Amino acid sequence: MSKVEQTLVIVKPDALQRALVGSIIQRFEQKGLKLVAVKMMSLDTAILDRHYEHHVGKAFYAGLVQFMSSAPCIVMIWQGVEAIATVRKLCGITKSREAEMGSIRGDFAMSQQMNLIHSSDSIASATREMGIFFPSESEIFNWKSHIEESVYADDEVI
Ligand code: FUP
Repeated sequence: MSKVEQTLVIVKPDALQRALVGSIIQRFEQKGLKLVAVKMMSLDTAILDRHYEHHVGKAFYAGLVQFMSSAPCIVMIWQGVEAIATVRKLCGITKSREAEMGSIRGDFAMSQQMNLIHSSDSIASATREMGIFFPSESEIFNWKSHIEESVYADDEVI
């Protein structure tokens, strides 16, 4: 049975520096996903320590924090049927130079650290991460998409 899910996406500082924000957002729109929240944020150590709690203290972590706080990020929530796995696939694997062509990292990036984008990897992560970046429900919009009936069959959106 198909499930409507929400997933957290962060467009990282390298995407802003390389003027790829529009191209990245366009891929989510073209796929048929629905944007339900978006904002620009500077990520400081406190929020990065929460977001990357499982990486704090690792050898690459100091460099990761420096990179992630080097310019603002665009933080979004995208919604759709099985959106979590679908968005992960759109992003490609972490090490960009080995990511599949056709994915965002595969098409636009070379680095493991500067890999343009983050997306939640499970329902538990999505719930946790959305709570970090969008603590207020008022920032998440439950709007009626007019294209949805052309994107999904009736029995797919349950
Ligand atoms: P992802 O699920 O693709 O966001 O990847 P991870 O949770 O494994 O890693 C989070 C971020 O840490 C990655 F986007 C890049 C960075 N990283 C490194 O810079 N070096 C590493 O060895 C592993 C991860």
